[in-house]
Amino acid sequence: MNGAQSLVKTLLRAGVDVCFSNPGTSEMHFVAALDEHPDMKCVLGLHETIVTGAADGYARMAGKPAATLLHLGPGLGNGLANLHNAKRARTPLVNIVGDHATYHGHFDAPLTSDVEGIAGPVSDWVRSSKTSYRVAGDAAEAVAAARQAPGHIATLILPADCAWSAASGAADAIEPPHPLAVSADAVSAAVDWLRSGRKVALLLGDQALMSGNLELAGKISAVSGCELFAPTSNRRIMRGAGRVAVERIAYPVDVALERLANFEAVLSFGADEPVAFFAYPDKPSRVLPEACELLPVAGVRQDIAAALTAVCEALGAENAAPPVVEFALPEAPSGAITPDAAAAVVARVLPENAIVIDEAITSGRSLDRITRGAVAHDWLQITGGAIGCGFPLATGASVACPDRPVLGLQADGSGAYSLQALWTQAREEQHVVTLIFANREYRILKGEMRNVGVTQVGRNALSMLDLRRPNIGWVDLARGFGVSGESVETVEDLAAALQRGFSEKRPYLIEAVMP
Ligand SMILES: Cc1ncc(C[n+]2csc(CCOP(=O)(O)OP(=O)(O)O)c2C)c(N)n1
Repeated sequence: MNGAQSLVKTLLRAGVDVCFSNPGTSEMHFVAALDEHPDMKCVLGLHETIVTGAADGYARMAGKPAATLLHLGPGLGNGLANLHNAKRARTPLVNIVGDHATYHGHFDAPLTSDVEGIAGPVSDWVRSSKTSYRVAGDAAEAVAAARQAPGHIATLILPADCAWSAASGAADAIEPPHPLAVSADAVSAAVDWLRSGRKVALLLGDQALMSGNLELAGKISAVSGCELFAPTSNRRIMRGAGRVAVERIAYPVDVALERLANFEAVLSFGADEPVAFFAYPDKPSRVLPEACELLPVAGVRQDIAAALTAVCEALGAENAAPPVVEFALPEAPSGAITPDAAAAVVARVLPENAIVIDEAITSGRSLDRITRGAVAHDWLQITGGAIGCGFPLATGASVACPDRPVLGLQADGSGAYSLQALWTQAREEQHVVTLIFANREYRILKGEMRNVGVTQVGRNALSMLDLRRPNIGWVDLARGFGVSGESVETVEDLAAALQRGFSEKRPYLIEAVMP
């Protein structure tokens, strides 16, 4: 057995059985080793941003890490933006990055690069295997590091000679440590606040947004009257009819400030203090009122379910009925495709148990409110603000859940970063429908120019914010990658197109041309 073979067997033993990849020469022994294992599903992405974004989407739905296969520093570098998003999502992920053979590095061949240096900022754990005999043990540690709560990015660098030289065998899986225990003091302080009759919010992130935990939060809210919030950007929210609703803190600072203005305490479970996405002249970075107390009942490394259970029991709320959302759809809209009208269409056509990928940017501002009473579904968001994650997340989520329909709500500017994922969707015959919000501009940035106080927008600025001249031919591009689709200009046609897309059970792209 060589190092690469010991690596693949170790990954499989540890439950990692999907590898999103874009290989090169230094990874050929790893590719050969993967080839010996049909139980390892290998999925090619045509750019590394697809590979890392798909691994993120996969893990968010599968609840366990995938591996990526990346080619030295430049391959890893191409995947950085979506690794950043994955790190912000606290997604478990194992990067395997090939490198030159250990003795080849000092010759300074063209692809020589500082792989560890590139990996560091987007990884929680980085190691370069020193010999072929150490690869299996390093891989087992990498998977355990990735799986440690709440989820981490582990990057294992595999020099080519460590892949091709002899190894002694696979390593056993290492159990990651349990999440940290919750403090009894924090629980009783939370209960005191909830009984105080003052205005209290629960801020729910991470595992607190999964259905069982949401119900516990709902029970606490039913008994105490506290309100339920989630951060602006989240790894995964289970929502829709039958679920306990949480309100996401709005992206615009002024809206967030106003909504949170009267709260006296925020009790957080799996979420950090909410802050403004950006700083703006004359606006605060913090969105909680100054006098509001922030009490972290469970941090992301702690046992969030145990914290919610403890608070629920201490309040005597175990048997309370959580406030669940009733199935309720908005009226059918008509006419032009505005964000509100599109959201109403999405709510009405969403299939049961769908996975929604939200990179709709400004076109998605009303989705949260308007789709609230749709059938039960999962909602995955862009977590790190690095645009270009939508198509890859959809692709990875579909690998994790091939029987569930996936709906990508995709702003056009962001979509243009990573649309090659359509090709992977076609090749994998995925049930993914993508709705492109074609407003043909970087609309958010026009607003942000005003927000930072720039009042004059001239030719140069406009040329950087406008996507016309020429218009992007989305349907033609999709066809080129093997995905059929259509372009629509009214919400009536959009509704029909989405229904067609969902009935096809293969990838489909709809360009919604917006006024
Ligand atoms: C990797 C990365 N590059 C650039 C940006 C800056 N940026 C933020 S939003 C945006 C454009 C968004 O336009 P679009 O996706 O069309 O959405 P719209 O604002 O029109 O709704 C850009 C370029 C970013 N957030 N991430």
